[in-house]
Amino acid sequence: MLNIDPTTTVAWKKLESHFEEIKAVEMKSLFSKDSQRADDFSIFWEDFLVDFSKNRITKETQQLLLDLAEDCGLEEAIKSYFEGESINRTENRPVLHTALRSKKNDKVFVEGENVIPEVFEVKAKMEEFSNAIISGKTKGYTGRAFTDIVNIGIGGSDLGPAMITEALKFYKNHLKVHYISNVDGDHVQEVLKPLNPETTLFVIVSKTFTTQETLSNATTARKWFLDSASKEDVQKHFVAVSSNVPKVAGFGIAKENIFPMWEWVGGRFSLWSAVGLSVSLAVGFTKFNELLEGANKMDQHFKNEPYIKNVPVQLALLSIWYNNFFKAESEAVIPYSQYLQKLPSYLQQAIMESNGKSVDRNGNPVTYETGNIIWGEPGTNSQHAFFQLIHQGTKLIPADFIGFKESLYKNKDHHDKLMANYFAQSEALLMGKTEDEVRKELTAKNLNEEEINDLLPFKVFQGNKPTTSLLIDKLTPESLGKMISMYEHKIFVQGVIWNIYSYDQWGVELGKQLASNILDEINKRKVSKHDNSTQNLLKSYLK
Ligand code: G6Q
Repeated sequence: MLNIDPTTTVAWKKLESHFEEIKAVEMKSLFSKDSQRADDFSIFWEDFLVDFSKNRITKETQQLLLDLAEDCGLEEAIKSYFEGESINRTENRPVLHTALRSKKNDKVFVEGENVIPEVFEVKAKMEEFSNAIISGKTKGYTGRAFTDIVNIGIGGSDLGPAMITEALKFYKNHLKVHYISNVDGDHVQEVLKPLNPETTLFVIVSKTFTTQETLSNATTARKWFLDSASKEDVQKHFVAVSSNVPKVAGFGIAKENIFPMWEWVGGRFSLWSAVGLSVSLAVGFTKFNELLEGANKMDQHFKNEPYIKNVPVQLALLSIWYNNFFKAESEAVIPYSQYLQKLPSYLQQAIMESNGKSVDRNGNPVTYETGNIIWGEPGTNSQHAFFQLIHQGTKLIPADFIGFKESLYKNKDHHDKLMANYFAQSEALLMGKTEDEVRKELTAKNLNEEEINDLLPFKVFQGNKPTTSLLIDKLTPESLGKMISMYEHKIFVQGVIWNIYSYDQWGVELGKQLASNILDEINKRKVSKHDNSTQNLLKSYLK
């Protein structure tokens, strides 16, 4: 990968002066001047329509952003990414979640060894295991079939599978899947309370198997289980997903019940590996595999499609345009599907943990903005909540609107209403409402001149707020796989251009270390030297 400060490129300089020309341009005037605009700034790909015409860009902007990608060596970077070079340099690892959804005959080499056969071995093990649990062939310690699965993990070992399980609820079988992540003991108790140990299977997911939260929760779950069962029964009810086999064995989990994962898969990109075991249990392995196939299709699109029609590249460039030139600090993700309610929090980790970096790949502090803040909630709920700020607040918040042409239960009446909101909101954000329009509206309501003038400023909407509409045929495992892979590659492109390492997370490590030191003090009931505030808080906690 080239380690280029993007602000030193010719394209960046040109974008700076281009920004001065475009910053006040109204998108609605761009639309009225060019009847082709929607077509020109849309990508039709498989079952996706990505319409980014409601963004503050022209053809020139698009070209300059593409030049920026070229100046920053995107092509070479994509090659390194897919070919397994150690692009996660600070941890000296390749970044190969794409290998997890490769085809059987593909070859991906890590340290000279093709890893695809191993990936397929683990997939086969997941398939066999999922089938046996779902069918009831594998039984619990009293001979009853399993009814409940409890996934214990945190961060990358929780957010991905939890989001996918929720998103694919429509495709679920009879197994009830629960997630425990927080070390909050109340959370653990609430999940365990209604469960029967005879029919509950625990999936402990931890790449390192050293994470405090996960190990504490797993230990509590085992204790709860042992209140009814014997030590020998643990092997039947606890399985693990980890790359640390000796540690898992120490917990009492049988070797054959360990699903391996690899150092070359980052936690937040691991849902495609055995970390997705709970998903495979919830919807069956076939559907899990369809998710992988969807992701693979997007991988191919990203790798091969010219940038002008390349969805992740275009989305990443737009995001850079707003972040670095308009100085937008955040981006909203608004899925018009309740099934995708966990998507924003999943993306918060994927995007903010990856690109929340302030040191560039040369080890120097960056002089420009990097990772944006991601937030969101499903529409229409969010329209009745924070949309006020997007419409009339002082901040520029580019938003992704995600909608589906078809509802899963085919409730057309509801779906038309839902989608009417999806279309109306992005149109309103684009068009706004002018003084003239407000005046007409209030006049029609028989308000007098004084009343109209009094209300007018509050009822005007500036408009010109950027949105990107993602319109997908239907929420299926495959389309979901495509969408998640799309965001993963968007993250990658941004990281390449911002010249940062997207695949480490040293910021997370610091919190882990400090918490473990303080826990030691709490256990010993002896507060050592801290800043004044922390010291007072700790003393008050220990009183
Ligand atoms: C993700 C991060 C982090 C990680 C958790 C859980 O990229 O590395 O969220 O997934 O800290 O780690 P373990 O899987 O090792 O328990």
